[in-house]
Amino acid sequence: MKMDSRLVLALDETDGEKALRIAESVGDIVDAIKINWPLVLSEGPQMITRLSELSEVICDFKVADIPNTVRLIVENSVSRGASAIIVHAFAGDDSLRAAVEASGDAEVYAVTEMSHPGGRMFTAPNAEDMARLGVECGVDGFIAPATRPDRIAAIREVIGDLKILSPGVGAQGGKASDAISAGATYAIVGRAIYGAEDPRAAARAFAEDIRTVL
Ligand code: NUP
Repeated sequence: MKMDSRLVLALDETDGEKALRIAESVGDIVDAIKINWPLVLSEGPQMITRLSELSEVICDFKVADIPNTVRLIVENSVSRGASAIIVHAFAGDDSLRAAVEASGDAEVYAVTEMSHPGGRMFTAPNAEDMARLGVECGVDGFIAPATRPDRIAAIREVIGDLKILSPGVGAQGGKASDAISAGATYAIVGRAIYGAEDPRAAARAFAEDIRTVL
């Protein structure tokens, strides 16, 4: 994925036409558009392909399953146009390796610590171990929380030069430039862009905030 603005839009808008309009309006500002179950369940997996014509697409399916099922999900997402897919590291080494093998030229990102308060319960205490496992299994990058920049820095210590995608900016209280300063490669922003009155102006403002620390 390209690394220009370092901004990724989390497009959890469930109205397909509106989602496409927003994607068109910010496509030249963001480095990628991340989609999740809300949009795919409401508008179908063909959204992966339609959006991939406007931007690189990250499928945030947080895959956590046995290796064969992981492989099937990753292959399907990539064949529809995904440039990257997000998987859960807690499923273990064989599942992570299955994702990496099935991804071909697409990237695999593994979740370490989740950004919401509940992420402190089980993901935070195991985040460094999950990051180490991801490195061993050959993933391209990790998900680490913009709500806790110190934890981004801790994951960065473990993973060297691999990438970090950081959600939790805006609606969850994190700041994009803080996440990037702490070691994130990209800041992910959802509601604070797609829910804004002027999504393009909002995306521009986040990109500007990030630029101050690049
Ligand atoms: O730990 C995570 N936190 C998180 O918010 C891992 C994620 N993948 N996400 C996703 O990022 C979440 O599912 C949503 O799609 C996006 C954040 O959206 P928002 O809080 O900026 O609206």
